[in-house]
Amino acid sequence: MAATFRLMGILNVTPDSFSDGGRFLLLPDAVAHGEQLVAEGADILDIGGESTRPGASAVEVDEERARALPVIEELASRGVPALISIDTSKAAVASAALAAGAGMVNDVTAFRGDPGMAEVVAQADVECCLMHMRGQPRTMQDEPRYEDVVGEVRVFLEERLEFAVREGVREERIVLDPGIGFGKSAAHNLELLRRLDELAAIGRPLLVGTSRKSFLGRIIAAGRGTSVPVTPDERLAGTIATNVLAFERGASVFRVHEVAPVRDSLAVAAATLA
Ligand code: PMM
Repeated sequence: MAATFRLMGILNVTPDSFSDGGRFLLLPDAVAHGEQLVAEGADILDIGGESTRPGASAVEVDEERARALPVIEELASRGVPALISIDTSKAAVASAALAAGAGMVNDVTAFRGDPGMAEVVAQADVECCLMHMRGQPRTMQDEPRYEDVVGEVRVFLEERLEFAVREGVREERIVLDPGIGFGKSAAHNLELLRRLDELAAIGRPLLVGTSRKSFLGRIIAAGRGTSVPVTPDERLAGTIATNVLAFERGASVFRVHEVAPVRDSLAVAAATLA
């Protein structure tokens, strides 16, 4: 059977995300952008009120809720035809988001950040994404080291999957994510993408998030013969290259800022591999 995929459009309601920080802080701008991503083909909208970029500082629960909730409520009340995901590691934010109309929890700490998170997801019986991250966003890019990055990420994801199931989350509800750029060097990111089939072998859908990340900026610059990384909005070609390769190696959910071009690229990749 031909492999299928889902597109997750990114909607960061933060002042400091690395590529879209500050653009969607006003409710009408955020809602309009969410609707545009869905019109372009997003199956899932991932709404986040706390930046996880390297060096980012933590946000209080109230502030995170105040940023994300009105956007979720408004999109849900308009009946936007996409699954709304809340990108948070706080149980209180997740549970408020689910009450407001979200149907998925994307937790970059894989249920390690808040002892109440697994229960919130289990009780609501919603889909969740469990991601690998080494360290915390503030410090994660300080010389990350692994003996075997793919092996270590695999063991971690298997352990978090087991934990979530033990806590009452149905296995069919769980998506796994190697956490591209989270406590990883460019070489680690590339090795994870190259050997993604080893993570797909765990047996759960894999989500990848390479969109506009800094390792792409450095590789694209090197290809142009310069050492100055290209800006985030010049990284679409790299985003597409990595997503197409990840699809070929078994990923099925793609978290991206620019939905339409990735949708078209993956449609062609899927037809080619069918
Ligand atoms: N990347 C970012 C934020 N959340 N969630 C998952 N599951 N996977 C990712 O790779 C991921 C994420 C950082 O990117 P952004 O600041 O552009 O949202």
